[in-house]
Amino acid sequence: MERTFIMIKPDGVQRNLVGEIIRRFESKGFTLVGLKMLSVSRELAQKHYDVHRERPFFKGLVEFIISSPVVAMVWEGDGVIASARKIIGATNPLNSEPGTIRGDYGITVGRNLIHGSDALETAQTEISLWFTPEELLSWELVTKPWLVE
Ligand code: IDP
Ligand code: MG
Repeated sequence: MERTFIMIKPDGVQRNLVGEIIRRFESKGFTLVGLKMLSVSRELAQKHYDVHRERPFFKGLVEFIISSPVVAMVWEGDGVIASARKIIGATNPLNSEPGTIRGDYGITVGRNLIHGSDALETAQTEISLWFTPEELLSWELVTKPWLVE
């Protein structure tokens, strides 16, 4: 079953949007299979954003991610990777559609509230970077027959 890594960034936590953000994924019908709050180490933040290492915003991004706690999650469901990216919205919140998380709550790219894996391979890499296998649960929603035919 497809899984994706989602992180509520420090601004999302500080702005009391944890419940609202989780609600959107729950309401959609995806299954939460991993959840933890943590203060991110510099090493983990750098590894997570390694593809952006050469970008001018990299240093500021890492400082931001380690500045205050985040909420890390793994969500499961068919098509969850692409669907979560739609729920999250475009990288720059000024371009994100209203109705998306970034479109509803953000105004600047450096404070865009949430991360979501962008493809199957990155999802797998990020899940194993942030969670141990024991921290991930396999379980089935009792509502599944009402969500999936
Ligand atoms: P994504 O989060 O939508 O996948 P990426 O292009 O992968 O977007 O960039 C990762 C993160 O880096 C963004 O979510 C944002 O926090 C930050 N970022 C990207 N571009 C900029 C920028 O131009 N200025 C500041 N931060 C940026
Ligand atoms: Mg990205």
